Amino acid sequence: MRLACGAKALDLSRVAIMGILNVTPDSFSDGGSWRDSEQALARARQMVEEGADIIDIGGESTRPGASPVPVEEELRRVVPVIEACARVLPVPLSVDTSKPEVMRAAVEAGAGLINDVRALRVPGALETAAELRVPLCLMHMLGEPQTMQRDPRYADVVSEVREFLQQRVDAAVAAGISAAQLIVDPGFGFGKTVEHNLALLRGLRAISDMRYPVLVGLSRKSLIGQLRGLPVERRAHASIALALLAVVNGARLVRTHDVAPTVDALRTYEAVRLHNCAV
Ligand code: HH2
Repeated sequence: MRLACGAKALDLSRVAIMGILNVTPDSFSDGGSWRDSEQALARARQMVEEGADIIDIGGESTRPGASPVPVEEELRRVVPVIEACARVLPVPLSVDTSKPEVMRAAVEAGAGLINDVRALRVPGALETAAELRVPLCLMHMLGEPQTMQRDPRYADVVSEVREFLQQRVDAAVAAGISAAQLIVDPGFGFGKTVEHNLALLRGLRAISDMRYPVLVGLSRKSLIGQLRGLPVERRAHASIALALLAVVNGARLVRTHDVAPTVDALRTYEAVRLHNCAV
């Protein structure tokens, strides 16, 4: 299955690797690393060479406690990078944003997919996304980044996340967005304790059974710090273990900071699966 993302396409017949490019000063892992468009482009190129199928460009950190960024500042951060990447990279680009103004400018600049951690709940986002006609990733988040990790509670996290995603899919379809354009994401770490994250990992089949491709973002997240006591810069291997588990449980897209080893691990899993020697 190929998902048309503007002028480029994303192959979903195998697991797709989404390389993370945060052009922010404060992202929890790569914040401040790619200061201008040239550095950001060099990083994107490197991830494509390492096997990334799509590059996700974000201009607002959504880590726990992050402050909102004004729309002009987010535009200033992401638009030049998207323009530069769209000109030379062979893979599609996604824009990690919740703001309708940024969605529109990013698609005009060459982004072919919208990745919205607020699942089109910001006023105007649903209508804008429907007009733009690019594929969308709808993610679950309980609360807002500034406060989401303060005592999040669920009666049953898996069924509540699934129900939320179904409601957002229904809202998107009602706004005129084709169901074939939708990707869903349980939102690991977004208003969830370790136990909630683990329950979602275990119960991911309930989400992939919804019949939309499932994207997971586990890369270097605090779940790993809490489970293993590892600092952010030493979480790559653990992230790959979790990504593999998610793929075994039905994930079709993996969002990662560490493209080369994630590609190696997941392509190896797919190769051995073809020989019937994987779970
Ligand atoms: N996680 C982050 C940001 N965007 N999008 C999706 N679909 N799923 C995720 O799990 C997800 C996401 C947070 O990670 P990161 O971009 O590395 O950090 P920050 O928000 O600090 O920029």
